Amino acid sequence: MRFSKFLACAASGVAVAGAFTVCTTDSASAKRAQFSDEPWGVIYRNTSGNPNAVLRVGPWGRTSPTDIAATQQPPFGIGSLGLIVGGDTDHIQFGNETDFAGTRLADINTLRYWIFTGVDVDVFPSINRPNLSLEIDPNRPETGDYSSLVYLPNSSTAPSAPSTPFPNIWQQYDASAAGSQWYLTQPGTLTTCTQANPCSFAELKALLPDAVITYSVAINKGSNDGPFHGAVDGLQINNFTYDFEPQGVRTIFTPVASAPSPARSTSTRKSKSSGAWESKPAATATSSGAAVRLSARVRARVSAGPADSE
Ligand SMILES: [Ca+2]
Ligand SMILES: [Ca+2]
Repeated sequence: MRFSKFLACAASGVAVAGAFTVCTTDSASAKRAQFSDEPWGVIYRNTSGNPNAVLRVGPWGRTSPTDIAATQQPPFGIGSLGLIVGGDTDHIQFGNETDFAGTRLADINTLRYWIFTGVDVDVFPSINRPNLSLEIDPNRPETGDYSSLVYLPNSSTAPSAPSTPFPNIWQQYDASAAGSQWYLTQPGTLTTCTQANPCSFAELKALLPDAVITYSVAINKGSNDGPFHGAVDGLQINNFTYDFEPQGVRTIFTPVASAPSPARSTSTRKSKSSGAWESKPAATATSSGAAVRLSARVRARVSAGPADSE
């Protein structure tokens, strides 16, 4: 049946755009609307070597090493951002270069994401998990106009990191919580919040009261950081969670008080009228349909507060 549908599409005129087939019929337009148009993807200028990032189904985790079947679903939806990084010569970033430009660091209160590290138990301690990277203008006299802020999941401690990190299971990291470890890649003459002397997110915000996000917010797996085979999901920035799914990135309104549990916390449904994706948040989250439908750019402003006036 899929073949016959393809022929029908081809007969009406087809243009190939990347991985998606774009048809000129109205029905094809409706089908295309199933894919998210949120501006997330691999940031090529911060990527090198032979790493791989793919929006995929699963992976499913095992809450006990003796579980034969992997049944722990991704924290949001049915899928996640899969990352395959071979070793020190690979670097990859997957993020958003559009919606957060101009957002003040001071206006970000919540930064969380989930990690799944697929590896044998004995190797797990040697694996550096993907970090969170914000490209900013520090707006400090001691620095230049550019730095990245990097959250370190491995060296962070509870409640920022799980009390006991495990492989092959979804676990949440709160990069904005106590116990978080951050550094500036280009600290200038600053002596705190450096790679040699990392600091908490609260200390980072106090150090950089006028910092503004510039080029991107990204999941990052750096060069000279060893291998990683696993996945990331549910990046939460203030009251919005970016849900990595096989067909794109969905934005879900998630009030900060309602952090999801490892069990499936949302479901996906398609609008009967438009065919577009809609989220059906967990019962613990109160969701506004209007908020879900806001453009990503507006959402960033709404969630972060007033835009920088400079
Ligand atoms: Ca997901
Ligand atoms: Ca500046």
